[in-house]
Amino acid sequence: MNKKVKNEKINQLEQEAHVVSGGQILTSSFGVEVLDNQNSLKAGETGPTLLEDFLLRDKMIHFDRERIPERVVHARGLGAHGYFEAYEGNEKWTKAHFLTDTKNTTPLFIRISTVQGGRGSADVVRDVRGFAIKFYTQQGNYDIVGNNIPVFFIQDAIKFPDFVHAVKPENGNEVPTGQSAHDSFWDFISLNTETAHMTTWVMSDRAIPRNLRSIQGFGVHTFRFINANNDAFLIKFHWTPKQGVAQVLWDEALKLNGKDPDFHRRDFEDAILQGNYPEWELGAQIFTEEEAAQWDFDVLDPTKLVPEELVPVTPLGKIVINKYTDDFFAETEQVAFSPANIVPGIDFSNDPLLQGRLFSYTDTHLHRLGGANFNQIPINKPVCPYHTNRRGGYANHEIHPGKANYEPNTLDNNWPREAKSDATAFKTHPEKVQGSKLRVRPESFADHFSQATLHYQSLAKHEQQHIKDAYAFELSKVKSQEICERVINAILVHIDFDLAKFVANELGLAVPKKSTLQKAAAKIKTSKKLSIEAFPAPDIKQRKVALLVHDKASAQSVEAIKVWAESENVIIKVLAPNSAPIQSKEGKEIEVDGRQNGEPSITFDAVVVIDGDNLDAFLSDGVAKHYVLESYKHLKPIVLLGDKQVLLKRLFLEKDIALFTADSFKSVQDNFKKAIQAHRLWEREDKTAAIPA
Ligand code: HDE
Repeated sequence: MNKKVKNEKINQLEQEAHVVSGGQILTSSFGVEVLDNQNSLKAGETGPTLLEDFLLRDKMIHFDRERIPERVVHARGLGAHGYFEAYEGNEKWTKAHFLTDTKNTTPLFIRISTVQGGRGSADVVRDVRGFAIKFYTQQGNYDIVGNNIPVFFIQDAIKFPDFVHAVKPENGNEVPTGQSAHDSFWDFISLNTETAHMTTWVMSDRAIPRNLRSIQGFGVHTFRFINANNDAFLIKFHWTPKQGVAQVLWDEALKLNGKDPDFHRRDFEDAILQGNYPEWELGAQIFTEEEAAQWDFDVLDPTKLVPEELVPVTPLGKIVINKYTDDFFAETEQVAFSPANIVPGIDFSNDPLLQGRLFSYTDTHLHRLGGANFNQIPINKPVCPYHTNRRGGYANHEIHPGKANYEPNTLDNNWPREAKSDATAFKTHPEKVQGSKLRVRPESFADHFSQATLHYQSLAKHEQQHIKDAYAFELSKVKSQEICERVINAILVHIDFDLAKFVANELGLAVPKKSTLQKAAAKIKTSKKLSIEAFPAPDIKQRKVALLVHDKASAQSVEAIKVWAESENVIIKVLAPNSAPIQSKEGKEIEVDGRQNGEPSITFDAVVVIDGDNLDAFLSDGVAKHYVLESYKHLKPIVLLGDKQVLLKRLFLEKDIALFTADSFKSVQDNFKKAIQAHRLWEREDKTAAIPA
């Protein structure tokens, strides 16, 4: 058979195979079937490549343009699909169809992101998490483009480019990636006292979440609800995770970013694939302008939150996230959120940060997505019918029959025409506005510290200590002593004296004098819901437990734990010195899921050291010993079974309510569950300070 005939034969067989398996033949961008995708067209076997090779050019031209500009901020993120289900009774507040229709669900797309790092940066950096949701409602797309922190750094949009330049890697050397621990960020903070409140949140455990299923979300700005009677209410959006809120330790975060930079994205996808769908409840604090006028802060100031002691959160509905993306670029990279995407029943407020955002997002999309037709990209396209007279532009995909592309017209009987009433169409709330044109900051935005203090004072002891440690860590990376001194003297001391003193001592700088600043008389001294402790986990679904084994481990114990894990929806991984199956003490083989070295303790929530006839093997294995010590240091639940109970003494551990020694797993499983549910044993933190990281 000559070469050509042979190739044709193979190809025919391959084509048939594709048809049989229901697969698809590779084509060019224009649909021509490709016969050879391995070799370009040459003049002779070793000759030069021919310009004529339209298949090579077609492939390269697209490849050369595969990247689009990454987002200036929030470049790294994950995306997933889900739906929203409204609760009964929301029509009292709003006429928004998706919030009042309790018979149907509304499809949605969520994107959760970090802010500072580029698209290829690590997941568990200390940073704000973006929490953006696009609801594909029957009245058009509605986006809530929020964060996992209820306030923001600055009060006016005009300062945003300066803030972002300061927090991003520094101008000269593009260092550091995914971190705020550098001179330009802290320079900006020290010179802008309005950042004080938000910075306490970014230095808190909120900025190093355990996973992205366990973060709260906030709309940050004050928005408006309008009901069918045109009554208007001011509102603040809240997203409360059904999974509870949880954090990692800073030491874990630092290690995770090296050992598993995709830790959060992997966890989110795994949870969906395993049917443990992430859920959040959407709620809103709803209040009137008259109520807001009584408070000692301005609800238009995005550096302020409304304590839930003043206005509790009214639940409005829930979201369920049940499908990860199929095509990261087409969905997560091209999704275009905007706070300006709004539907009837919801309206903006005059928050000057929000007002600037209403311009910025569309402007960004025009740049990133190549023109005015980005609404036609499938992930951005409304699911409700839409009819405009917009025509042409780059990458227009729509074909509009008919003569008239203007309104009013008679040629197409004046279709599409204006809506008849505001029952379904958008109508701006007729707020009275009056005043001189001024570039000023209102006096009501002047108090920059009261709520920073409120936040700090509302936290548990360990949360406060983590904030102290975070400021000390970050500022220790700042080269300019002058900047550090300004942060301590112009910011920290006005938030909390102990905090300022701690940081000054850690940096070897002078302890400042106590603040003499007159803050708003604090009617509310602490606010319960500002602490992570107010959002415990309801169960231990999707938590990961490592079982450490060596040859001669007890297969019976491994089996018993697996049965328990199945009933609790917990993920178990049997980890051995290498990936080969091990021989159990009962003479059976135990399947191994991974190497202890390759699946470090930082990627697990708890560890069980399995009993067996192999104590010496454990004690001569540095990786295994480090595994237990590191889990202990990171305050995680640990079970030492059978002969491994002696590790308590041999590894100098101290017994506590998350460290169990037992002959059988069954005797400790209920308390082990409670310890996993609590995530960490914070009381252990003081004792572990001396253990090296
Ligand atoms: Fe954004 N922001 N932002 N932001 N923001 C962007 O839009 C901007 C702000 C937030 O997953 C950009 O498409 C200005 C507050 C999220 O795609 C950009 C100001 C909050 C995301 C932009 C703010 C946010 C962005 C970058 C101050 C919380 C990611 C690329 C006036 C309430 C959305 C893009 C996604 C993204 C501008 C402040 C949240 C440049 C001008 C406050 C979650 O347009």
